[in-house]
Amino acid sequence: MSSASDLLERARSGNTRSIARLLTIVENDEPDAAEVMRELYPLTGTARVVGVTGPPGGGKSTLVSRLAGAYRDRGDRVAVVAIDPSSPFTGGAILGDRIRMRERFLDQGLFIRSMASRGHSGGVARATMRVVHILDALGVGTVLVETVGVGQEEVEVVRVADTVCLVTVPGLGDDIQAIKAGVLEIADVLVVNKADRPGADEAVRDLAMMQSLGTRGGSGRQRGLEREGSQWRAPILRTSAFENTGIAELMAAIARHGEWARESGEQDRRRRDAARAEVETLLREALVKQVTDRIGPAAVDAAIARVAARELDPYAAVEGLLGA
Ligand SMILES: Nc1nc2c(ncn2[C@@H]2O[C@H](COP(=O)(O)OP(=O)(O)OP(=O)(O)O)[C@@H](O)[C@H]2O)c(=O)[nH]1
Ligand SMILES: [Mg+2]
Repeated sequence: MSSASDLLERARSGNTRSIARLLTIVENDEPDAAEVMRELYPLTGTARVVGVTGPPGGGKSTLVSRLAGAYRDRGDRVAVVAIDPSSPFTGGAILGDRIRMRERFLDQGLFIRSMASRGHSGGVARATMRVVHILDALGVGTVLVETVGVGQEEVEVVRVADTVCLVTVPGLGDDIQAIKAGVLEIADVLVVNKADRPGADEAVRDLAMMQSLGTRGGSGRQRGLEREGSQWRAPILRTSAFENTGIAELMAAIARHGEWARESGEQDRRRRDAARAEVETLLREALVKQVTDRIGPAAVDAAIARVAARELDPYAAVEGLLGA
């Protein structure tokens, strides 16, 4: 038995260290990743992936802890994937003593994974996708992916989610304009967290206004409907992760969005897009490797040097490398 299939067996019986090791193999795209994926991919497709993004310090981790606890209470197996957290995801005061280690299944029901956003083969979004596949195959029902929503990379990360929640807070004022339009565009549920603080109503109004200036939602938006034919208009919810209010409503909105996505074909479309991105990334890497193996890294470097020296244009370089 290879070490990978040995590891798989232990992971599937719930061994936390083996699960963590499997995740590392696919996260870093180590040589065993292909075998791990070959074994586990057929078991994927049942997890619901919820992306949670938003400006730094908005309470995403606290909210994710609340959500994780609530899904857990419902009997779901839950995993949290925190990307590049400013501090290790601990579950804070909410999950408190129940989580002492960075990664563990608690009574087989909750798993926490922190990952760095840099240095991944094919990008952090693809690495997140691979990690989600493993958790999915191991029987996790809900995967919560937390990332700071500031750049394009983060937009790519939450794209792996079936449902994307954008978390903002009262009092952002003009800063709310700084939330990238791209992030607002892909948000399926808008959350004003820290609603225990003053200014929640204004924040809701600001979001509604920004939303109405956008292009998504069509006629349903004016009538205040969440769903209108094939369109989805992101509802705006208030939560206080601190006081544990609005969590059930947030879960209900996530569930409604999931239902709409399944019925409208949006879920299939997103999953197809994700599969395409994954395959194309691997294809690109495989092609580069194939060419490099065939003609040698020195020949590739030489062509690159000639492009840099303006002796050769990039198109001609690629044509030459492929034809060599
Ligand atoms: N008043 C109030 N404070 C909150 C609420 N939720 C979180 N906080 C506090 O806000 C601070 C930041 O919370 P985090 O959950 O770490 O926020 P985050 O968005 O995950 O932060 P980053 O991952 O660093 O971007 C902490 O001090 C929390 O206790 C809330 O609903 N109300
Ligand atoms: Mg956080």
